[in-house]
Amino acid sequence: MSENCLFCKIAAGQIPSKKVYEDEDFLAFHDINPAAPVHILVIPKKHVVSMQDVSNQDSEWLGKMMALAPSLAAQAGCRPGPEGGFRIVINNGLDGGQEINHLHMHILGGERPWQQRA
Ligand code: DGP
Repeated sequence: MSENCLFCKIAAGQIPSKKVYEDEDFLAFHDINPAAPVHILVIPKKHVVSMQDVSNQDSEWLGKMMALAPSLAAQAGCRPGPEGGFRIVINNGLDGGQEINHLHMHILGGERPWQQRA
């Protein structure tokens, strides 16, 4: 746990969140400021700042984190299959749009954003 890290505090239960999944290594919860009808954040419980800090040694837990996405998206109401789907976004560093310096995976779904922009 890193002191003064918001997502470490959420992982530790010190700050409340709308939790949708938890296991030994990961926590998933609703984004406080949803950018889509489905907007879930998945975080590793251990403090990792961003993808700029990972290496080959992290591939196992990173793979596990990615593999949580389909079931979490389905549970949140994203339709399965090629007609449905969801987006996975990981922002890294200020130039990558990262606001919270604890690695997190956004799962976004429930809309077709490019159609809404058209
Ligand atoms: P990013 O820009 O990738 O660092 O996204 C950070 C996201 O975290 C952003 O979509 C809003 C969300 N967020 C910030 N503070 C909180 C919080 O206290 N609780 C929850 N659930 N989400 C938060």
